[in-house]
Amino acid sequence: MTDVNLAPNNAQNLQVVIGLGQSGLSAANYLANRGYQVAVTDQSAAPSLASQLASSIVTRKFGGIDQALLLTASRIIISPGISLEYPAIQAAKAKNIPVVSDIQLFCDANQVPIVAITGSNAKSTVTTLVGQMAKDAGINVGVGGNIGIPALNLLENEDMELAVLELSSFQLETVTDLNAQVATVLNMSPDHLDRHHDMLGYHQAKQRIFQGAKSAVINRNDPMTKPLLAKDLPCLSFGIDAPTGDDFGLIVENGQTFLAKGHKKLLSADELIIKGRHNLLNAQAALALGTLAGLPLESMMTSLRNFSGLEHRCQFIARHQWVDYFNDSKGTNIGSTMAAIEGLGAVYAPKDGKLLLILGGQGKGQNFSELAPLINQYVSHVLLIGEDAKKIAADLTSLAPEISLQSCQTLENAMQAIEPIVQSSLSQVQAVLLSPACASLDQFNSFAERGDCFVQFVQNMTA
Ligand code: UMA
Ligand code: ADP
Repeated sequence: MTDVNLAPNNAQNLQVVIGLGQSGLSAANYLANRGYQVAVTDQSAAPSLASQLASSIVTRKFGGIDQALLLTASRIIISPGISLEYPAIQAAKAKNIPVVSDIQLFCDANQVPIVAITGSNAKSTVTTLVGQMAKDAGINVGVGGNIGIPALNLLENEDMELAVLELSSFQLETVTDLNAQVATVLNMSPDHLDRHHDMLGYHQAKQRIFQGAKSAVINRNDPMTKPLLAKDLPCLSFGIDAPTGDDFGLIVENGQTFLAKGHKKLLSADELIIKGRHNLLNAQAALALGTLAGLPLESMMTSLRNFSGLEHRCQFIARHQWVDYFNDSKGTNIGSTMAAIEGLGAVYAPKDGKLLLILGGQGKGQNFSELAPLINQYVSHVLLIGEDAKKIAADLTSLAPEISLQSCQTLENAMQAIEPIVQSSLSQVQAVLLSPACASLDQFNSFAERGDCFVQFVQNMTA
């Protein structure tokens, strides 16, 4: 793989990397290894990854984003977690200094087809599944991006034939002409509104994934997933209804649900390890993306049958007494929590069961009242945790007046509150679901740590 950025005058082009997390580290070292003069700045006084920076990177301005440094840059590489609205970044943009992401650096150097995946939910699930499908089909595939492996790290694999990228709205905000072989916005529901201000800003960022794309995969039940420009792009769609043409969809026959391509039934939903209506959509999305990336259908179906899903996503943990415990700590926005309540509600409601739901954390500017209809249908008790607990209670109280809302502050308190509720003779609780609809960062280092704590509490309970 050749690097189109390798130019003799790299040393004169000061590249300033803002943020020394995983993506900043990958960008800084990538550029330094190609002979660029690189400087790094971070708000934290002591970023933990500083010791992994290439020794040639001597300008390190920590403890604040250094505006004077930014104004001397030829190009700024911004980490996804940092808002473009910082005054220092705005000042640099006003001087026409380009501000790009690590994903832009990846695109500029990359020479293999890209499968680009975004959406409010299901990104990691679908990205992992498409990556597995490509691998099982014998393709040398790189999987990275928002999923936790910086995209630039994929370039270390010189034999890579296909790149599957999970992309967040933060990463897309600063990418131009991604030129993907196939791109998708899987679904749209409110998320990250604290950063994008409103759905319009969030939607615009997501739509950038289609710039220069050769084909697209569309969720036909969600109009916001369609490319706004490039309307004549070759497309395949997926959805909960029966498909037409070459599209993917669901056919129900004698009470049995099948994944289908056009009128052809591919496999029964019962053959899949992953469960729930949302996962049937995810399976179709992966098949459609794989098809447009040239993967063989038979091999993709085998991968699908073997796929057991990812941790922290509606994951069954244990049964204690008659109650099932589910960890959906990755349910960090309203859309994902709705999918979890609906998916589990459909399983427990026919048995006259109800869900006990643990909600709360950092709310990201969402309006929680959208959860009320599903809570009224499937939930009997809500335990509230985290810094936005009061806002959630305010959004839900009048819309779900018959539901018990209990403020617990911490996950530990919530876990202690479960036992008396479950034991109460009036309780119909048959499943406990941690699906917070919020980020975890007010009380945990990550959604994974929050999920691990929940699992530990459940295991202590059952020990
Ligand atoms: N920092 C500042 N100022 C700020 C914010 C952060 O200086 O205002 C500094 C921090 O001190 C830290 C660094 O920036 O040193 C962190 O940078 P970052 O927040 O961009 O995080 P990275 O470690 O680079 O991880 C990023 C993605 N993080 C975010 O978008 C917040 C990771 O997605 C991604 O896996 C990784 O790049 C590799 O591509 C995580 C995420 O939470 C999983 N994503 C969001 C989501 O999925 O909802 C979008
Ligand atoms: P992302 O990477 O977009 O956050 P994940 O695959 O990690 O997506 O799943 C995040 C959350 O979304 C989990 O709680 C999961 O149960 C839920 N989820 C998965 N698929 C869907 C879907 N198609 N629609 C809504 N929510 C979903």
